[in-house]
Amino acid sequence: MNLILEAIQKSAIRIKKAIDVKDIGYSQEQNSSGETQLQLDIQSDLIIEEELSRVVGIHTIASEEKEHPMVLNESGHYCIAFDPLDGSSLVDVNLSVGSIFGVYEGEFSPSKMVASCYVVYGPRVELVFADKENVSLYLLQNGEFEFVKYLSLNKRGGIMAPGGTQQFWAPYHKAMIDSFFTRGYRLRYSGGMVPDLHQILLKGGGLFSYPGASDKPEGKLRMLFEVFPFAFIFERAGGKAVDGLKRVLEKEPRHVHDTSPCFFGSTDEVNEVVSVYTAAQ
Ligand code: FDP
Repeated sequence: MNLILEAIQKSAIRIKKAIDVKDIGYSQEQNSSGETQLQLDIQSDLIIEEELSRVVGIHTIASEEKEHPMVLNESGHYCIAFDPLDGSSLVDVNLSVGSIFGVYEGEFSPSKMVASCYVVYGPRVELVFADKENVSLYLLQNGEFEFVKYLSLNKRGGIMAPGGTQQFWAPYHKAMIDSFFTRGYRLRYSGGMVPDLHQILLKGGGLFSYPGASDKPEGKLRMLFEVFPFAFIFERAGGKAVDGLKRVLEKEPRHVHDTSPCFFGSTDEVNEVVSVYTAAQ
């Protein structure tokens, strides 16, 4: 596992350099979800593929930028799913973006998840790594990631990050979000999943939501590349991650690019989501 963390750290340092120097422009290619890719997406994908290919213990990798998983080493043990540059549409406006990784033993099933990690490329580069024991924060300083502290969530927070287009929200979802704001929650939504969830995690709690809505019944965020890794981290930090009714880590994607509605946060807020969604069934 140490070799995997080191490979992720090396990738992050190279991606940060690419973000700093890259000419920002849209490439002609589209990813498998039909979005226009930034060249930085492609470059970040290649960097991570190259670094992970050097770790002999890795059997298969799956990237959000590729249609199918890729076998690296038949005798390897780990499977890694990653989103090389999440929120890449924010690069040109100079907001924070990130890379997300989920580590599995044997197959891409949440029951086989053993670690998870994300990197935030902001004014500083930070990395959060969770294994079965801890959620650890690292800071990139002088070319190396240094351990800062362990992270944990409070039972209740004060931040609300409501994703999706309000016009398409279910009435009970809108009423629930409104009710949080009425009780003093503060809006914090940049449109980048990594920095938005990082803020909730570091400031002790709150709620990030990307619901199923009439325009996107299964939400937007991909289970393997975005939802499972953050669910693993939030649960290890003492919080919760659900699809409205049940733990997202109890869901099995049928296809590597399947999406799911998702809610991440501290216990009280997520419990409230589940009672509102259960009552609405
Ligand atoms: P992006 O499309 O910029 O890559 O991964 C998808 C994502 O960003 C998340 O980072 C972000 O939370 C979400 O989409 C934002 O979606 P909306 O624009 O629908 O709010």
